[in-house]
Amino acid sequence: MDFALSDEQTAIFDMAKAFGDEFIAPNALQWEKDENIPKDLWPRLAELGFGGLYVSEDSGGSGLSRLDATLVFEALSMACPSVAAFLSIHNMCAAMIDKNGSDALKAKYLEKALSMETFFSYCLTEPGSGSDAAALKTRAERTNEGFALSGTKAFISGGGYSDAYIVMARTGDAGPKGISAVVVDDGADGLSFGGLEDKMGWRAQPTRQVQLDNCNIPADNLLGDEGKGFTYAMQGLNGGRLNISACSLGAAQSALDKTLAYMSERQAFGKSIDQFQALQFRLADMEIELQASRAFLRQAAWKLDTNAPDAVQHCAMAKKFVTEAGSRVVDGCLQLHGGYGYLADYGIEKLARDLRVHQILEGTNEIMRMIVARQMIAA
Ligand code: FAD
Ligand code: 2MC
Repeated sequence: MDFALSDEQTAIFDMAKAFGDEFIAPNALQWEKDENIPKDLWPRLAELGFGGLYVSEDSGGSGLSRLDATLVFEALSMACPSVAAFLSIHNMCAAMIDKNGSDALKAKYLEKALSMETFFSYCLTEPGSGSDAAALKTRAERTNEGFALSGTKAFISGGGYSDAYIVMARTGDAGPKGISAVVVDDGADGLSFGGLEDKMGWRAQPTRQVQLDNCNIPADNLLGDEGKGFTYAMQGLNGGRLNISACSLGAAQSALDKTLAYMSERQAFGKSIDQFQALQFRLADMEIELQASRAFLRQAAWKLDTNAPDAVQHCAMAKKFVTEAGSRVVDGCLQLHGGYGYLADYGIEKLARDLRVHQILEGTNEIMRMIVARQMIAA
């Protein structure tokens, strides 16, 4: 068993970190104020192969493992977790198309998804169903040409900003087996958006409702097989949960790095505050939490990469563990900055706000525990 990253993996991390340092970190506070990530960022990330990180090489993607992808999200989140997480959602969608889409659907969407000329959003949640995702009500009725969609999707990251939407909709009976996944293009008749949600964090990226009112799409926009949409959506989320964990990890690491530097400069009672043993112990505790998170996350990613029978459970455990550790560490870093931690210019309070939602989206941490407990009881 080898716990070290390979030279190639180290190079992937370094490449993402260098891009984030140069092009994302200096802009992160401004993009949050503007509530907008300039769209020209995405093709530049795509040039590094980040538009289809785990889309197969046969399909033109980077063909990386899930573990490799967590390195990219960890490194980019050191610059801004909100930007990195947004990229993760697009990657989840691109991989769903690659893994499950027909040749026609791939030919229609993949190339532009990989170059990020087409940016994708993922639409599962509805106003009346979040955690209980299989209770969704949006309908996709068969027509002569394809499907007519009606319903509302809530909290959609990239709603009104993205170029295309993967929508989970009901084509059959109640329950998970009656759900299919379809692609809806921006500009489709009957597609509209709610107002911009006013959020605690993730403010750089837009969140809106996606409204479908007799929205007609062609038959070949069905993703994979009818009735399998819920399974595709859940499989996508396994990787998404790893990525979100990596976003918490990278952001918390950057907060800890900044805190160490700050504490060596800040003077109190005649010495730098990193000389107080009480505070040194807090630093040590935070380091231990992040190292444990990193090892646990990478093990979960390895399980997904190797199709381990307990991979789903490990993705859920990593999501619960790492997102909570990440928020704890950032909160500790804020405290160690004193009053300055509470000021926007120091960047720590933004991280506390950005990371909070990682315990809620891509499956709440209660649902993560439910997944783990169900497995334990069934075993
Ligand atoms: P509910 O399901 O109503 O849950 C309310 C509370 O009850 C939670 O604490 C929950 O954990 C708890 N709970 C529910 N059921 C159980 C149970 N069985 N046992 C114990 N506790 C339970 N969704 C998308 O599809 N696409 C997106 O791009 C997207 N982006 C998002 C961006 C943001 C900023 C936010 C805030 C949300 C986003 N979501 C997105 C939605 C997100 O996935 C949901 O908010 C989340 O899954 C929870 O659903 P809910 O809000 O309806 O809460
Ligand atoms: N991986 C693969 N398959 C899965 C899976 C997973 N993680 N989770 C469920 N499935 C399969 C499951 O195996 C079953 O298939 P089959 O009948 O063929 O065996 C099918 O899906 C139905 O699963 P359940 O019987 O467990 O369904 P149930 O409704 O009881 O519970 C639950 C499903 C709660 C685990 C699921 O609804 C869930 O994960 N809820 C959380 C919703 C969520 O994560 N939303 C995130 C929205 S996206 C977002 O927030 C973004 C920011 C993008």
